[in-house]
Amino acid sequence: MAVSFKSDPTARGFFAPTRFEADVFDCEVEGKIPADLNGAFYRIGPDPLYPPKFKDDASLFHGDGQVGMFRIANGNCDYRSRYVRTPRYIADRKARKQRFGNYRNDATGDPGVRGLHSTVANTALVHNAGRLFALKEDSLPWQVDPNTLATLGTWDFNGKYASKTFSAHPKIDPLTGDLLTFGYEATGLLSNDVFFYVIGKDGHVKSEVRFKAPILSMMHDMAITREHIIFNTCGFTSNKAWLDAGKVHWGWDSTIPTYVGILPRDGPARDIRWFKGPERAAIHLLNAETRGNKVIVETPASDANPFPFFPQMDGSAWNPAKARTVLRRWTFDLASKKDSWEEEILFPDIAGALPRIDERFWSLPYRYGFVGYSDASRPFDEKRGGNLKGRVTNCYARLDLKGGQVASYFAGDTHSLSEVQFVPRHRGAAEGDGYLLGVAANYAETCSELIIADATRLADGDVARVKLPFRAHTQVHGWWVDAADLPLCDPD
Ligand code: V55
Ligand code: FE
Repeated sequence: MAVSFKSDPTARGFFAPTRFEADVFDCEVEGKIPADLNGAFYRIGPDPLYPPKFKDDASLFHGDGQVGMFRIANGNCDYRSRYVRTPRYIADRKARKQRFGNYRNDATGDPGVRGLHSTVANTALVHNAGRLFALKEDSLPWQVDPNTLATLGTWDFNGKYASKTFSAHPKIDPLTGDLLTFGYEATGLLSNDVFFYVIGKDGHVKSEVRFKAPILSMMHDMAITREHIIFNTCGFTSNKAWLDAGKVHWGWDSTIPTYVGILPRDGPARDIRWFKGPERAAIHLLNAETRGNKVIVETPASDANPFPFFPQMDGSAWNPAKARTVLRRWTFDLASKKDSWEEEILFPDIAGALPRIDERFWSLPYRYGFVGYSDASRPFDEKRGGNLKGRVTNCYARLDLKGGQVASYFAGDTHSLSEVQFVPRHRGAAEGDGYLLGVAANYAETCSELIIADATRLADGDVARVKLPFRAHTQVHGWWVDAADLPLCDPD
């Protein structure tokens, strides 16, 4: 059957599916890749092989995952990309059409694929014990060969990982190397079961804590401190009637509070304390710290539904103003009996939903946050970039959370940036001393470029651009793996 993406309005321009897999040996480079940058930048995102079955599908979240790899060594870069061979990708490919239904509502697929998992492995990556995983929060992790990007199958940590799902945002404890992770809807669709795990750097499950969240909600990320693990809910929820009506998994219920659960690191499930706050969506958490009786969580958040493709449960219109996502500092007082928290808005002019830090400082006192944002005061080439002024992510910011200063990298008047990745200059480098990496859409040349900038000199522009001779698949999140943690990676 001939394929058409015409019915999918989100699949346009740089968001249009590429549907190919690529190998580029010795990429063209403008500028100079720093000699001390040695490892692989992996990125993942939806690249639908077939258009969604239904018009109301959350197609940005529901496209087949493709993994890209920029392998960097000795100032050179090789590129490779491969789809994750999920059951959905394999079954659709065999049928040459979309057989699956709406996002995380398996009953809406063709009867013939009802028994198959509809996950698309398109959200994030993590590396543990030599294994590279492609992640989607409705599934076990998908193991991918770090060199060939071949799909090796799901991984349940030798049967010791019992949750049916695995977060797209596990954390690596920088002091132990442990992987801290969780799954929500851990026992099945619509359950409020959450299983939390500590997995050693040798890949073995060290501990498990099972608890119930106060509501069923999208729990996309988590934060860690030296003393606590922080879990949060938002207004995205679901129920049987909603799924029976054939809708995408999530609807936004503006009447439900935001719950934040604080679990002592080694505490049993009964020690988790749930705080309750106003309507918010904190999808991605920046970092957190425990200071005495206070737990401080720094997180971008919006005041309402951040994603237009997940409908309001009450049928109201999506509110773009309330979807604006800015950094907040949430302070929880463990000494108080109150279940509320204090909120302070930081950097109100910088709206960005995909924040990263120097991840050697997860759980530790830290100073810098990095985030892509749109600076409308910068020049924009409307002739080549189209009607996107003020909407493209044209800058990366380094936010100084202690001093309040902002340093910015500007990608140019024809460029739009994906999520930022921080890479330390070397293992012992000070916090923030390193590089910012990120893939840019070049609207003037309809090609993708990997930008490499010095994180300590962002205003000076980038030091290198790796130019792909095509438009690469879209990206949600990326992940850097240092060469010391990779097997030999020469392309064949
Ligand atoms: C998110 C993204 C997803 C998903 C659930 O950004 C949550 C949040 C790209 O897929 O399935
Ligand atoms: Fe995410």
